[in-house]
This record gives sequence, C-alpha cells and structure tokens, in this order.
Amino acid sequence: MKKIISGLTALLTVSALSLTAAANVRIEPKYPMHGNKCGMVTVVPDVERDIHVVIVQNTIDGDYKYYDEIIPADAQDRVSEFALEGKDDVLYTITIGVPKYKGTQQYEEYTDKFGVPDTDEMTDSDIAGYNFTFNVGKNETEEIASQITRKGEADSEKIVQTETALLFPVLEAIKGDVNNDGKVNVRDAAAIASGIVKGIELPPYGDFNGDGKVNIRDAAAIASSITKK
Ligand SMILES: [Ca+2]
Ligand SMILES: [Ca+2]
Repeated sequence: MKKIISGLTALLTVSALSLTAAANVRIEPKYPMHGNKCGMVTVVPDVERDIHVVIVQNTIDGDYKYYDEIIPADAQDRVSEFALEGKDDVLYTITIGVPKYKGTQQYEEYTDKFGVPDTDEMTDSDIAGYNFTFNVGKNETEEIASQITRKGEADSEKIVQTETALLFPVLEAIKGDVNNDGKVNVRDAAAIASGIVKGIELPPYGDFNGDGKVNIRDAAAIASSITKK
C-alpha cells in the first residue's frame, strides 16, 4: 500500500510540475494578508533584463513593503503575480525598475500609486477585484514611456482591469566596457583611471563591481577579473 501511495504522490507531483510549467509565478508577500485579497498586480516581462518590483502599502500608521522582488532575466517563468489585500483608505505604491545597461543594477524606475478598496464579493480565492497588469517592454528612446489602458469601470464579474504598458530604455552597452569596443579588458581599466584623473564623466555602465558608483575600484575590479582569466 505504501508503495502505491508513494507512486501516486510521484505521479501527482509530476503532473503538478507539468501544470505549473507555463503558469504565472505567485510571489509571497512579506506580511500576512487578512484574507481579503481584493487586488492583484501582474507583471508581464517582455524584456531580457532583471525586473525589480517593489510594492509598498501606504497607511496612516506607516509604510509596509509587501513585496521587494527581482524577476531574473533568465527565469523560466517570468509572469509574476502579487496579491494585495483590499483596505479602505489605503494606497499602494508600486515601483518597477529595469537596468538600462546590461549586467548592472542601476534600475531606471517607474512609480505609480493606486488604491485597492475592500470588496464584499471577494473571497480568499484567486479572484481579485482590482487587477493591475504591467507589461514591461523595451523602449527605443532613452526615456521611460507608460500608457494606461483602462478596460471600463468594472466588467460583468465586477473586476476592474487596469493595464499599463511600460517601456524602458534598454541599452546594449556591456558592463565595464567604457570605451565601447565590445570587450572588457585592460583598456577599460585604463580609461576609467584616466577619466578619473582628468575629471571626465564616465558612463554608468563603467560600474563593473555594481556598487552604484564608477570609480577607481571598478578599474581595479576589471584588472583583477582579467588576471583571474
Ligand atoms: Ca572595452
Ligand atoms: Ca563601482
């Protein structure tokens, strides 16, 4: 009997895995919800970069960071869902960031605020009263562009859909390649050092060690990565 059960468990596990293969990823909140999940944020990535999502609940008692999540560029399932509890007189602030330069953590950020009112019809199911979908794509210019599409006040199931197309500047510059020749080598370390000495402003993708600054440490980090090769 035990064998049959474990076989069954294995079968169920396999089918559950195949079912979730193409499913959206549900992100766990950092604070417990109170059962009245009336809102849902869905982030749909259409850009091969990490996407940083922060959702903060703003109340009169203070701000609560419910989500602080990076959707990795190389993750298999990237459509991510963030459930939100409905509360009157509460706002949420969402920040979505995409790094402008490949391999850096310097996020260009879009910020928006919205309310999720408490709705009576809602249960603790997957149904949310207020759905906010953010489609995250690439912009050809160096600006962040956003376009909001509201699909009416509420549909027949009293679900309010708000869809926002976000376009981020995504440049192909390589981290560390400050002289833009497609390679990261000692010339870049030299260019950073000389830029600092001469007081020339260096591009943000010169931040090789990812600490948010471009300085002599990046030249050293490039030099040391070359020696390691
Ligand atoms: Ca270079
Ligand atoms: Ca740095």
